Amino acid sequence: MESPDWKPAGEFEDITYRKCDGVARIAFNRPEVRNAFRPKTTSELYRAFYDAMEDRSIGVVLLSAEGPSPKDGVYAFCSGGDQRARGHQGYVGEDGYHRLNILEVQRLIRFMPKVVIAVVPGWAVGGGHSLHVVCDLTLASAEHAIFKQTDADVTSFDGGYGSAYLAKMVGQKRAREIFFLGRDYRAQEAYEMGMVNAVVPHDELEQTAYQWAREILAKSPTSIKMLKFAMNLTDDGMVGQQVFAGEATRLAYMTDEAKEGRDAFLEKRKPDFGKDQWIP
Ligand code: S0N
Repeated sequence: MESPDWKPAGEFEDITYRKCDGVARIAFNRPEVRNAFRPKTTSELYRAFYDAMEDRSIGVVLLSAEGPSPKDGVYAFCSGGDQRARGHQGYVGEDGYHRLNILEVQRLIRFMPKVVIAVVPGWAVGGGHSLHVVCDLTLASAEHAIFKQTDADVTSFDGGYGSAYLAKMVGQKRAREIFFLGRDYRAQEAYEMGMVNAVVPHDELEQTAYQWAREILAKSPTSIKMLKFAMNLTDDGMVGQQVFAGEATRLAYMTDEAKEGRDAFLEKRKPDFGKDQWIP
């Protein structure tokens, strides 16, 4: 298997961000709190994901986690919102304002024209569970990954992708069980439910994720992007339609017909789209 030569892609505190040959790796870096996210973490995640989206050389993003915890050696992907940063109105940033900006990160993952793979080395809990759900693919550590929804223990409820989209993935009964009972599910069970693509020996997890990314990078970028948006469309309503149609418009701009429309306007004449252009 190819070994990535990761290069740092920015200075962050709560995450690490690296790139190598078309793949970006964004990783939670708060292992001492099971990689819980505070507003600073979500801002950094947003910046890194936005950078990966804008970078034309990047086709796949791995969302992973550093670890294990220096305190007890336990691995985590993410344990959701940092309960210590939670005030009476929600999560409080360093500037004193309350923010729900993990949902902006979710939307960026969902709508970016690149594949995002959740690489789950340990606990994926609460909002951390929702993040793996919204990613395009999930790879999980056979030994250490545990999936769990604690929203109903701490009075939070991800009513969007974290729950309703999860139900499309694992079925209504299973999704309700996951949220209503909040049990632990090991990687193999999560795989059997349909919310994990592959269960991988822990020592091979990162390498396997990179390998999956490299395989995807060999495919047609336009196909991958249009397929992601097509699969999103039915669940994303008018926004899904907008995103898909936006890409269709970009493709239409590349035709001679579009060139003629633009040129005719700029030359102040009627466009001549030619005969026999109504292709069936
Ligand atoms: C992850 C769990 C199951 C791990 O258990 P384990 O291995 O026994 O470890 P612990 O001893 O419990 O934890 C080790 C240390 O880490 C700290 N810690 C763990 N998780 C968090 C956390 N989420 N926030 C702050 N600290 C955390 C522990 O306190 C401990 O520290 P020390 O060593 O100092 O004692 C277990 O830890 C667990 O259940 N964690 C809590 C999981 C949880 O309830 N998360 C929040 C769920 N809700 C959300 O994520 C909301 C998401 C969200 O933001 C959102 C989503 C949709 C719409 C809106 C919002 C919104 O913004 O509100």
